[in-house]
Amino acid sequence: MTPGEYPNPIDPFAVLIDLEKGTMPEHTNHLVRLASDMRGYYADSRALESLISGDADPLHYEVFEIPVIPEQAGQLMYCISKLQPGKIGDEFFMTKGHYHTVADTAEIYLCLKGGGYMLMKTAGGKCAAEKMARGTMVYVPPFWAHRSVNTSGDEPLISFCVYPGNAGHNYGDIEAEGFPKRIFERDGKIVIE
Ligand code: PAN
Ligand code: ZN
Repeated sequence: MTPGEYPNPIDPFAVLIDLEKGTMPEHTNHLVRLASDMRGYYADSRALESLISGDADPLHYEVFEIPVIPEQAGQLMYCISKLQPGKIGDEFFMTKGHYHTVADTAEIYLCLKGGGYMLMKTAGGKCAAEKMARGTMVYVPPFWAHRSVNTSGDEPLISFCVYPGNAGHNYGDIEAEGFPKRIFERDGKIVIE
C-alpha cells in the first residue's frame, strides 16, 4: 500500500504520560470496572458478593485512553491500565482478561507502577505468567489471551499498553474458558496454581 492508498490518514501527535504518577492527564476515555462487573471471574464468588453488599460496589480497575480513530490496521491504540490492590478471598485482584478479536495481534505492556503478573494462555492450552514490576515490559504474542493480576498488596498496578488499532477485545471466550491458573496468597506467599 502506498501512503496515498492508506485510508483515513491522521497527523502526528504527542501525548504526555506521567511516568511517576502512572497517568495520562489528557485522556478522553475512562473505562471503569467495579466489583459487580467481576461476577463469575473469581474462584470464591461468595467473597466477591460480600464486597458488593448494600450500596457498596468498590472500584476494581480503570482504563484511561485517547482512542486513535479509526481503529484500523496499521495504527496503534494505547492506554493506561490501573488495577486496584486487594483480594477476593485468597485470590488477588485481576482484570477480566481477553483475546483480541483479531486474534493474530500482539500487545506490549510496560509496567509503570506497582507489581504483579501478566497471566497468559492460548486456546491450545499453553499458559504463562510473567512477573511485572516498574520498568518491566511484557510482550503478549498474537493468539495469547492476557489478564493482569495485582499482587502488590497495597498499591495499584499501572501499565502502559500498546496494541494494533484493529485488534478489538474478545471477552466472551475467556468468560467461558477461564484461565488454567489463578494467583492466590497462601500463608503470606504468592502462589500460582
Ligand atoms: C488492556 C486491557 C486493560 C483492562 O488495555 O484492556 O488492562 O483489561 P480487560 O480489557 O481485560 O478488562 C489491553 O489488553 N488491551 O488490549
Ligand atoms: Zn489486550
